[in-house]
Amino acid sequence: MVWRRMSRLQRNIISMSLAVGVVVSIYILLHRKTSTGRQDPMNQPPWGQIGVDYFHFENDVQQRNGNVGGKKDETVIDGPGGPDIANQGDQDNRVDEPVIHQPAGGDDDDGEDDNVDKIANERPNKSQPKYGPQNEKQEAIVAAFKHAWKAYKAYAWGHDELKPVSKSWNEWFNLGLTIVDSLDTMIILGLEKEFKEARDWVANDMNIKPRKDVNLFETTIRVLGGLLSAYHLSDELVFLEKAKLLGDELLPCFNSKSSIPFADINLMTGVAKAPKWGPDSTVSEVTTIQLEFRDLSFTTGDMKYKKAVDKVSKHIHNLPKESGLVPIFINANTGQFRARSTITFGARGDSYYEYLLKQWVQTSKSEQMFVDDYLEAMAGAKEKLVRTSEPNKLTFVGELLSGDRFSAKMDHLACFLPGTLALGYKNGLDEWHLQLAKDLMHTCYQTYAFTATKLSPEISHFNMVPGARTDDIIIKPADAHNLLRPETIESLLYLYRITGDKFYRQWGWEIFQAFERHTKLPYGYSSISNVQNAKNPGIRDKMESFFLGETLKYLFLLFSDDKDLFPFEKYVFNTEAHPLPVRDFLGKAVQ
Ligand code: DMJ
Repeated sequence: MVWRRMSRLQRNIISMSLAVGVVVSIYILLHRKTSTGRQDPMNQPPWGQIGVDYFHFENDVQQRNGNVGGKKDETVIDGPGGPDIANQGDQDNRVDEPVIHQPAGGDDDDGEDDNVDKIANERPNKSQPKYGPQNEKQEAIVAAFKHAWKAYKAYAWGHDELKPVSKSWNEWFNLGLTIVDSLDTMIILGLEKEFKEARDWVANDMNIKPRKDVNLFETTIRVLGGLLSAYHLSDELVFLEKAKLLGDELLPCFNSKSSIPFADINLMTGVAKAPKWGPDSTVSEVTTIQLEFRDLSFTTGDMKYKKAVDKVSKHIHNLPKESGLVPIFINANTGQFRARSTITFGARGDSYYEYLLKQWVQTSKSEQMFVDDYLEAMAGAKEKLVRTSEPNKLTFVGELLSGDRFSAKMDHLACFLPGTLALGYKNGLDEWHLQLAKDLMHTCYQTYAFTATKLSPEISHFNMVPGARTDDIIIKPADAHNLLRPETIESLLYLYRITGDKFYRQWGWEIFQAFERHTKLPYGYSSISNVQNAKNPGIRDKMESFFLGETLKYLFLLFSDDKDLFPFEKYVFNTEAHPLPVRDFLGKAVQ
């Protein structure tokens, strides 16, 4: 009745309003469903299915950018504490098949303006773990760090590395490498005073544009990674601001004819080029910058960093390979691998494989390309590179010289592999990955236990001839040095956490004690020249920044009983041991 008495105009207005109301309600209902689903990213359908991609994440960041100034200014570093629970392997989380998602897409060539020139106000993990030592062993590691730091501060402050014998310093990139590499270690070890001094140096004295050729890879993993991790752990914007500046300065490296970056760049002039020693870039270097650049994009909301490194990954993915294994050199102009270059899990090859797995993990297993390439490479390594020695059947990973000639040589650098294999197993890859991880871990430990100093040489050769009158491990004089490297300790951390087997801790402790015996000096720690001479190992007068950034950090974590201290579900360690948040399908840090 009422309806009939209305004019046509009134009826049209009411009909239109009802129609709009229905459409709005449906939209709100759909939107709510999506939001609820975001809370458990590991169980989400692939991005393609729900139509969410990085571009939408950028919008999300833009909205959140409203409160840039909202960050707190004080770093929270808790004292000792934490529950006494060993972080046992979490078999329950395993799945039989790798999780297969569709490619991320969304940010490339979409015609949209991807640049968001603001800093996102986001945290990787709201509930902070307890930092600082919880037991005697961790206290000993903190004491080692303090000893090294005191000397660095006294004799090398603001320079790249300490020379502990001559009580002076060494400059490599003019970026204060030891300070930046150590920032997150100091947070984790609970060294608040030292951290604040370092933070002040970064804020007031760090020059992001030194007149110096720097290596893209080293600067990315140590400095960019160090700054990003320090930001995530401390919430202090100064680190993100510096990271963004540095990311911008490094971008000209990618202006090559192919998408492959040049190895070096002068940070003051912005001129990028091939390294001084040859025409090519190193494969592990151009493929070990992606975790950091992707994190910089997710954290700032500016996708240009991610875009640059995604192109590299896609390019390398599309190149033909032998059983998933890569040669160690690639030309930035042609974009082609150098023919007949060595295939190795050691120097110049190593972290290509590490970052395949870790990028898959960082993106909550959503980027299929990485795990496909990783699985092919691990199967290829098993077939072509993994062998056993005589007489004790130590499993090792060798090399293919000129791409096809097997050499029973294993760099200490390759001892990252047990940890990576174990991480793959933890993320659902086959049981044999863990078995191989255990076998290689044992061998890496033997390269320490076997020597006079109980420290590993830089390179080990293995005897494969049955009945030969030699040990399994052969150390050539030129390879007998030890640079305080972290890879074995790093893998021990993964193996311990994932299997719960306590002997991995014991091995780590033995190695730490050997460092204390043979590399500790009155002023800091030093690389040594001969691990086979316990009386006179030949002090080299150099303390690498990764001793503080990686070796001591991994040791500290190995002895932590706190299962919430950087769980592998929430953090992925870059190749320089800087923890970065695992991201969900929106690019947000997994909580
Ligand atoms: C570090 O800079 C990194 O771990 C890199 O991946 C390999 N070399 C050193 C440590 O050995």
